[in-house]
Amino acid sequence: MTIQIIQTQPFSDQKPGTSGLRKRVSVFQQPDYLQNFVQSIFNIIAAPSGATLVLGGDGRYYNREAIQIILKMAAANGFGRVLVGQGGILSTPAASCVIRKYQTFGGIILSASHNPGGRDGDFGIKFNTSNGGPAPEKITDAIFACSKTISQYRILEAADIPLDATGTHTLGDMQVEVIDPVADYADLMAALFDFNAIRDLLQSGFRMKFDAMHAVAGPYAREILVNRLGAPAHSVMNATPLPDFGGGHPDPNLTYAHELVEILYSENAPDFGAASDGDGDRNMILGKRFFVTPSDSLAVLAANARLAPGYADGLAGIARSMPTSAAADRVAEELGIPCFETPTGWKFFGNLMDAGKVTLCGEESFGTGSDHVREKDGLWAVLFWLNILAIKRQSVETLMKRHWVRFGRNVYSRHDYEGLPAEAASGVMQHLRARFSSLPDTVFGSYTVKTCDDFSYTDPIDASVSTAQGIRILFTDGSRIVFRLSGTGTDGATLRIYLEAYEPDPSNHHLDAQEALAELISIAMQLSELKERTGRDTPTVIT
Ligand code: VG1
Ligand code: CO
Repeated sequence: MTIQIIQTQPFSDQKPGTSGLRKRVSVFQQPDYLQNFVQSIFNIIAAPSGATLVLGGDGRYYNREAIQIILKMAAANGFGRVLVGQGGILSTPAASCVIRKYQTFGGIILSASHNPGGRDGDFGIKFNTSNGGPAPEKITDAIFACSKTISQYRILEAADIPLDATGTHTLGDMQVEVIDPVADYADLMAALFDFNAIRDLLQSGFRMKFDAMHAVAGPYAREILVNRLGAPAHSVMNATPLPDFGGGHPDPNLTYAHELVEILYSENAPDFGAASDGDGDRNMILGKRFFVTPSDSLAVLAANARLAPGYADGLAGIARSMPTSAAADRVAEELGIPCFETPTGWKFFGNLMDAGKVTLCGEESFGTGSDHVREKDGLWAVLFWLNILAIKRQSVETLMKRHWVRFGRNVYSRHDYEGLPAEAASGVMQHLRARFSSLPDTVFGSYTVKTCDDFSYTDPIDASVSTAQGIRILFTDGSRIVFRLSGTGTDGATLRIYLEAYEPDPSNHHLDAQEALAELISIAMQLSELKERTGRDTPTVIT
């Protein structure tokens, strides 16, 4: 086995977005494309010789080929050991768990998360540091800079490693350990939650359905919900990870998880429904004919955290991304703990968790998690909800409505416009920025603009600054509209419009969010000139 040094030409488009580098599979399949990016990672992280790397992905098309390439490159770049999930599988939160548990140097996760997979779908790659979390911007920026000038990469000439059974192999001077992708993660969940109480709940006639959306969470859900907690096998659906996710869009929301939504809104609906995304880090929570917004879910978990053994001592603090509703802020205030507002993307939570300033984190994009790992965690959120329901013995709807009576309701919705021409989308953002100085004090129907800005964040731990993280229009009554361009799409531009209004009056809490937000929605259209600039006035996805 010899180390080859391959001469290569740089690509100009390897800039990581909100969560790693995401491109069409065909882009990744170009000669040297993956290799250049992986070598750029290795050049920047400069792992000490003999270091351990974690490697796995969500099982999508090209996962296996990419793993073989990365293994051979890791061996040629001086790693001593790679822990790789059996079959090439590791959910994003499980990868984070394994990186931390075995105190490794970091990990490479292969996933384009909620983006569709398959030959014509998307592929993605990201690097997580030794704390288990996504590399911060200063590292991803350096990787991008390296990718623009790279001229060679190192790879071992060797046969492929069999990935389908656990066991240890050697690759040059490096060991490859093919590990059970589920066990460490399942053990961590058992340490955080009251499995006995959840088991009792599941035996009391309470019925649930978990939709793995043909993606990576299936094996985890089967092991935890069925094998360890005794739920009937049919409680977990679409549980085998498929390279093309069954042709679906593995994004757990009301639009793409429609199969589950139909079940939860049917005559004989189960009591609880949940789904997760391609790489298992997102979650959607449903009750019987009831949808819990991710922002509300974070607030409910925070308010009831002490019911779970892992959080019985209370929370140090909460963090949420800027576009996430302020529902969690109200809980933090009552608990007397700090609440931080960060830019979109899980990488901004890591410093706060490492410094012990926050325990729970959440994003409106169906992401919730805690300091048990350094990624958002879909099944963790599901188990947290089950733990709370097992103690409270209330329906999801009752629990949520009582929460609103206590804290008021932050009525919330996000409207996504996908596949916009990039120029028209950035035109909308520029137009909004141009209006900043004239907007304050302007009256729109029953709303008056208080301030507007482009969100900028200074990390309280390392003082790094991230600018242009989304346009905020704040109204005098605390309502707001946020405009942001997605950093995970691979096809044109996606504009996200986030809408939030506070409703303290319980007699209005039954209202449908679209109804309650109708006036703000029309103000958003008016302010942005979306229709005029893009020809579109109907969102692709409403959550
Ligand atoms: C989206 C979400 C963001 C999330 C990111 C990664 O980013 O809005 O909250 O952290 O996806 O999630 P964007 O830039 O498209 O809005 V995952 O589950 O795709 O890794
Ligand atoms: Co994801």
